[in-house]
Amino acid sequence: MRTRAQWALAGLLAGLGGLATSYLTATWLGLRGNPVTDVAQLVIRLTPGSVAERLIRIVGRHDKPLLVTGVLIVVLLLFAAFGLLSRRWAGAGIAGFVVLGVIGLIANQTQYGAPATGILPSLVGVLTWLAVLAMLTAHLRPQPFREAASPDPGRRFLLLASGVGVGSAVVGLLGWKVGGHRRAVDAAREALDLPGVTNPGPPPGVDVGVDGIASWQTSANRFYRIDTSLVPPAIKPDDWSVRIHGMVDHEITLTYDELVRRPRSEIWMTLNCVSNPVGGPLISNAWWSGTHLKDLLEEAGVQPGADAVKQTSDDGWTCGTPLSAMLDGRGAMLAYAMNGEPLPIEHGFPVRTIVPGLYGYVSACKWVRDIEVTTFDSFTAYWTERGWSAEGPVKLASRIDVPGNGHHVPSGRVRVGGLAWQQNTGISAVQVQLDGGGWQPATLARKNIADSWIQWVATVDAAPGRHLLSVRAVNDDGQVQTAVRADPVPNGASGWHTISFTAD
Ligand SMILES: Nc1nc2c(c(=O)[nH]1)N[C@H]1C(S)=C(S)[C@@H](COP(=O)(O)O)O[C@H]1N2
Ligand SMILES: [Mo]
Repeated sequence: MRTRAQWALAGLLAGLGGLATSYLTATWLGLRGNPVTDVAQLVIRLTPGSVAERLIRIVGRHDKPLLVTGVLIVVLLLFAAFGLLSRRWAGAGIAGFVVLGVIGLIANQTQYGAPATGILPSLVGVLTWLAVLAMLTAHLRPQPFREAASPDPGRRFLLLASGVGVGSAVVGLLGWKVGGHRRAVDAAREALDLPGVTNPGPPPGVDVGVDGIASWQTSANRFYRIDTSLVPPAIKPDDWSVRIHGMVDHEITLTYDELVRRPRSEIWMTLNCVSNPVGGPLISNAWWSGTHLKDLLEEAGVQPGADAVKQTSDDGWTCGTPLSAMLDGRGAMLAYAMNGEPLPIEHGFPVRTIVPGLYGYVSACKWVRDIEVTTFDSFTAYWTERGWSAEGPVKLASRIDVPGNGHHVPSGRVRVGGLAWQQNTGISAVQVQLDGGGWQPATLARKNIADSWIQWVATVDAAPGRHLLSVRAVNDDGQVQTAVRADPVPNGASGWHTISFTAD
């Protein structure tokens, strides 16, 4: 009986040790969560909406802390069980920890926009589990040869176990301390009140309501994420300012408070990444609130000869934006809110730039700190140093969302649909083509604004068998989307999106 308790304790302590190291790793990397909260998130995602609603009605606003506590209790029980299992079958305890680690990994990596560094906490956790388990249980197995040297293995186990317990607590506290800055920024963000910032929701008619087409407005937690930062900068609004300088008459430095007190402008704008392949997912649409850069630059007084704006972020990332795109009145702004909420940390909190009609890599500087009016001749930026073009206007493009590539549908009249975009220009028509036949017009959702994508639907007649479906868009200038295939490098993919589906 006594040894069984010791085996369970060994499992529990190994588990706690791994939780502590994985937590420290997660806070060190500035990740949004840690393996335990990631698994809780996974549970939320896997819980059917109706069940979740009922539960939330019962427990109210405590749903999330309760869920995290629940996950914690379950894993603690599992840790003890793995320890017990190891007594009979050493492999079973190891397998249990590995499976748990894989669940943590999946929970993390299936989150939208999860960075690759998100695998590290689970990895470190599993390694800790296995090492501590091996170390502790070595003292529980009968060891005839060591018996002489160590007269009381039970005592040794207890000493080691206390050591692991204290060590885990220290590592866990360290994790708490390391994560303190990000927690403080999260709290400052939560406490922000941005009077006048609206959240109107999608205008009527922009969503055609066809299952499978990406929703017209992207929620902040589904918004694609691209950046080069290992640890996303966590900046308190009070610690933020931006400097506008270079070829200007009067340099301007703005604090966060000064920025949000300026005249506000709000727009729908689709942002997309130059590295998005044809048909790819690196594109999202949101409602942005901020201050026009045009007004700021005019206040600063742009000097003749300038043609570029070099933007630098808090983490040292740089991009070069055509000055004309910030002055021609297209709504380029320093944005501080997305869908009516302060920007999420991962999307540039407290302030980022957005410029309709340009790919993110030449315009959408997150955590922006420095705006230098200059000339393209005089500098290179992060991505232009890596072979991408200095200028990156968004190419006319379209995408098929339904049916999904490779899917089966009933033969006959088949409903197809998707999205088309060319921000700052606008879409006037979308056409689809089945099996290389004639192009037929698609129906566009209510036309809204040139800066956001537009949903389209069409119906094609598909006899039983395999089919190829292509789409192309026409922009407001009458230009038809090119069939010429281009790789994303150096200035964006082109070519029609074609999918195959089978009619049964
Ligand atoms: N500071 C910083 N800003 C950045 C980047 C970056 O790596 N660092 N990536 C850019 C790229 S390539 C794109 S496509 C957009 C993506 O913005 P999002 O992550 O909010 O979708 O941010 C841009 N701004
Ligand atoms: Mo990008």
